[in-house]
Amino acid sequence: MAVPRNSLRGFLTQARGALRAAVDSSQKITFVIGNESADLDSMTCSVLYAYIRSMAPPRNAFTPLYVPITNIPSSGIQLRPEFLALFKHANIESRHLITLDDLPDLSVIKSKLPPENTRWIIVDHNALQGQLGKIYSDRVGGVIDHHEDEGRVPEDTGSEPRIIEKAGSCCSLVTGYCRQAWDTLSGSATSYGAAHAQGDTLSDDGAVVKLWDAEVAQLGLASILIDTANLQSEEKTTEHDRKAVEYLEAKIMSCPQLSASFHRNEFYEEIDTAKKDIGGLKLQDILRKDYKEWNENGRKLGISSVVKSIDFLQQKAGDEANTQPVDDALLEALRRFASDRELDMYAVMTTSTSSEGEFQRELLVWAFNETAISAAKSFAQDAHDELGLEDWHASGVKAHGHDGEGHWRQVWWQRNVQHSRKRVAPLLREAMT
Ligand SMILES: [Mn+2]
Repeated sequence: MAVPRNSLRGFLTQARGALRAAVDSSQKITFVIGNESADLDSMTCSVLYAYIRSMAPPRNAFTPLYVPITNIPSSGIQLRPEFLALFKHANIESRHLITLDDLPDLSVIKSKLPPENTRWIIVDHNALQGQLGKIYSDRVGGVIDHHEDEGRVPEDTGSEPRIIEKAGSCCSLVTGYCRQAWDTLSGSATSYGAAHAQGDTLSDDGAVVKLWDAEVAQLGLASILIDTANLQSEEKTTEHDRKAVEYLEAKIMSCPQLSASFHRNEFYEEIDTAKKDIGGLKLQDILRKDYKEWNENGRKLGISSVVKSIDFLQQKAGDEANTQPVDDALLEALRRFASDRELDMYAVMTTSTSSEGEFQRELLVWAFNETAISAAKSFAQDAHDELGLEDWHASGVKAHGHDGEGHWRQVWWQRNVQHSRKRVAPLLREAMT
C-alpha cells in the first residue's frame, strides 16, 4: 500500500514515525541516504526520492514507505545555512529532517535494526561509508549517483534503480527517474481526495496538491541550481540538469500561490548567498561542514570543501586564536582537525571569487607520515597537469615542503577549476594505493 498523498512536512513526520516503529517492534524498513558530506544535493536527493517513491512504490518494494536520512547528526543542520533558507520554501523546519540522531546508537544499532530488516537506497554516492557501511553495505539495494562508480552496488538491483551517470547535480538524475511517477501522482484523483481529507482550507483540492508539489520542487531545484551555478557552468551542466530544471520550474509555476512571485534567478541568489554565509561559524565547523573521509589500504584521507578562500580561513583562525600570528593559527587549526580524526592525509579545497570576478580554487594537501608523504608527492606529480596546479602566493600558509616534523604540506592554485572534489578525491586516493 502506498502512502497517501501528503505535504512534505506531513510525509517527514510520518516517516519518522515509521522509523520509530521499525526500531520498537522490529519491523522492516527502507532507508534513502545521501553521502557523508550531507550537502544540499545529498539531502534533497534522499528527501525527493523517498517522498515520491513512498507515494508510488514498485509492487514488490521491500517496504511501501521510504525513510530519507540525512547523513549527519542534527547539530550539523545549523552549519548549513542554505538548508535553513531552503526549508522555508518547502514549508518544513530543521526538526522535520531525519538525521543520524534518529537512528539507534551505534553500539546497539545492529540489534535494534538488524541488517536483514533493512534495505538501503544510496543517493549521491555509490558505496556506503563509515560505521553504517560496515554494518549495512550488503543491504544496499539501489543507487542513483553522479560520482565515479566504485563497483560496490550489485548490477541487478531488481525494482530499484542502479543509475550512475554524469550530471551536475545528482538531484537531476533523481528527478529524471521520479518524474513519471510524480506526474501520475499529481494527476490522479486520489491526490485530490487525499488533499481534501487533510481538511486544508484552500478553496480547491487541486491547488493544495499543486502547492505540495511546488514545495518539493523547490527543494530539488535549489540543489541543481547550486551544483550548476544556475545552469551557467558549462563544465558541470548536462542535459539531465537542464531537463530537470525545466520540469521542476514548471511544477512551481503551475502553483497559483507561487507563479506570480517566483523568479528562478532570485531563488538561486537567495540560496547561494545563504550557502556562502559562513562567517558566523567556527573554523572547526567550517572544516567539518562539507567533509568526506576515505580509507585506502588502512590509511585515512580526509577532504574538506570550503566556500571561502584560504585568506578568509587565515583571518578566521587568527580572530579565534587571538594570540598567535595569523599563519600559525590556521595551521594549528588544520592540524587539530586532522589529528582529531587520525588522518594520514588531509586536504582542503576552497572555492572563491577573485577581485576580478573570476571563479577560483585553491588546494592544500598535508601528509602526516612517511607513507602519506610519498603518496602526496606522487599526487603532486601525477595530477599536476590535469588539475593545473600552480604554486600559491608566497605569503601566509607556508606553501612548501617539509615542515620539520616528518610532515609535508603544499598549497596550490588549482587553475583547472572545473575539477571539484569529485575528481580530486579519486586522484588522491589513487596515489594512496
Ligand atoms: Mn552531488
